[in-house]
Amino acid sequence: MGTNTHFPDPSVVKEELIQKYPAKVAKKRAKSIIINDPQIIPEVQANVRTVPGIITQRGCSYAGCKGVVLGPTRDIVNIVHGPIGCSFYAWMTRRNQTRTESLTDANYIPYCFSTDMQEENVVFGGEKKLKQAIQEAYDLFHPKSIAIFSTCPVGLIGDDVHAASKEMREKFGDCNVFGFSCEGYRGVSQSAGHHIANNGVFKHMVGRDNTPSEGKFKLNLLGEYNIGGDAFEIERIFEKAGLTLISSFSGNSTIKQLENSHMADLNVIQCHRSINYMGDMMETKYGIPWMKVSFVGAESSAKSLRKIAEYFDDDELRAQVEAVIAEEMPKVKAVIDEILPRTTGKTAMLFVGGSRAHHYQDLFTELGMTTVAAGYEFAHRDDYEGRDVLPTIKIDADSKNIEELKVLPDPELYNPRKTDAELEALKEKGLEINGYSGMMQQMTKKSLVVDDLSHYESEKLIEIYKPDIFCAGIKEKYVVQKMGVPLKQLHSYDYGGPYTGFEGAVNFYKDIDRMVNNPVWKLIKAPWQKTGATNGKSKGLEASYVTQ
Ligand code: CFM
Repeated sequence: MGTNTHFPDPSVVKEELIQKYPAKVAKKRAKSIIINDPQIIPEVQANVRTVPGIITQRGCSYAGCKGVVLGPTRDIVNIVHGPIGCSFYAWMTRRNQTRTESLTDANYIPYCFSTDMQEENVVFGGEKKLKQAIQEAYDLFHPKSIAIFSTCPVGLIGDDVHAASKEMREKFGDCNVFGFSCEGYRGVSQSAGHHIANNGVFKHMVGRDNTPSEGKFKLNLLGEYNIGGDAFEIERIFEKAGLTLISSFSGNSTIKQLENSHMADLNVIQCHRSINYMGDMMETKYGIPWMKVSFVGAESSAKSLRKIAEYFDDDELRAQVEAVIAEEMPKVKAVIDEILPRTTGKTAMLFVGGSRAHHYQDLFTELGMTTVAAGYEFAHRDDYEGRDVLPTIKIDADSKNIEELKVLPDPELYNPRKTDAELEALKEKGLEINGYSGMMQQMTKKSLVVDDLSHYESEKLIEIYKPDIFCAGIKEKYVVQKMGVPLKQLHSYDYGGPYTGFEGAVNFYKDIDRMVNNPVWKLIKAPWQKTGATNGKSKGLEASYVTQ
């Protein structure tokens, strides 16, 4: 990574980001805007409520549960219990893909199931309508499973989705019906929904099918949701390396795979934020260790494969992994060698989710670019500072809202895949067993780390740093592009992807090259360029703003 001495003084930037806020708000935001030091990682305020009135990038608990964690499984009928608007955004907009094994296999991803709550249901209760909807879905599709997702009004009026699910499950006998209390307001962001989803998947699916599967090196891929086909590329690599994927959580997955997932011998976690709870619970109940990996970036993919081979401690697997890397890397290198001279020295900003703002920095590093500022929308301190800080995180009222499952070793199925001594030896070799060192350790000194970035702050950052590319989502895309800076969507990948693995890295290099070197951006004048008003005076802006 390059030095960032030519960047503005980060303390001056920080001051500028908060100076317009009322004193109380400025004080609060200051704790979430941090000047990084990878040696002595400073504390970041994260996973706290957004200040009312500030526009940020966050979503809701229902989005995290239904949209993120459960959405990508293909053969569960996911019914949204709520008004129709909540369902609109649950329908294909995340670009999570799936591939059935045959044309007759169940795939409900293209459908949108909703109870379409009306005023009458809100006033007199919606359970009757919910049960009717479950019955209708069962009669039409005969699915193996139906899951119910609660939206805000469900919690407000007290519909019992769990009782309704249980009643229907017992009535059908051959369909696993269960519900989630993932009302949008349950937490400060979609992160609460991830936790609720993990609990439900663990309680209602994992461990129900003990059929042993073939394969010498069996693993689950946790926290990979197959956006733009990412999971397909990882599956390709696993297969080539001789690894057997039992289940992914939950990109391109089926209920059968999830029910059988406790038969694997290792959980690898890509997105720590959304699924770390599952890793911990499966370790306690079944004795399966978890390990942080990342298949975002060619180097990271190679590193992750080597870590997996070390875990299984098998020479044949090591050799196979090396053969895969040796075969894949030259193709990646040929592309990067051609692109690198055009991207080296450029700058990027990444503000997205709870994991990609970290992972995608690897791809920018491979492009010779520097990440000058980054942050998550809804991650927790451990995703920034590393899991070592977990014991020091204060549990506030918002977190207490979410059920913490009491998990014990299973009397029959608990089987530690590695002894304590073996795990220690692996850690000594540098394998992050049950660990994650977070985003900040990897970022340069004096780069900016901002949690739950506000819209105002993003405009200021662009104005001050003028980055070559800004990475965020659809809500930011056109505002940023109108400022003359290309925006890459790191949620949906715009229309691109996959970006994981070796082939994904090549796709990403090409897409970013096209964006940062496109002359069209120089033809757009940002507001401050039009007026030359960099001194804070905004006269001359085309839009009229309310001024104080
Ligand atoms: Fe994990 Fe995700 Fe992300 Fe996420 Fe998301 Fe997503 Fe994301 Mo959008 S699970 S935390 S809740 S990697 S939908 S696939 S891109 S914000 S950075």
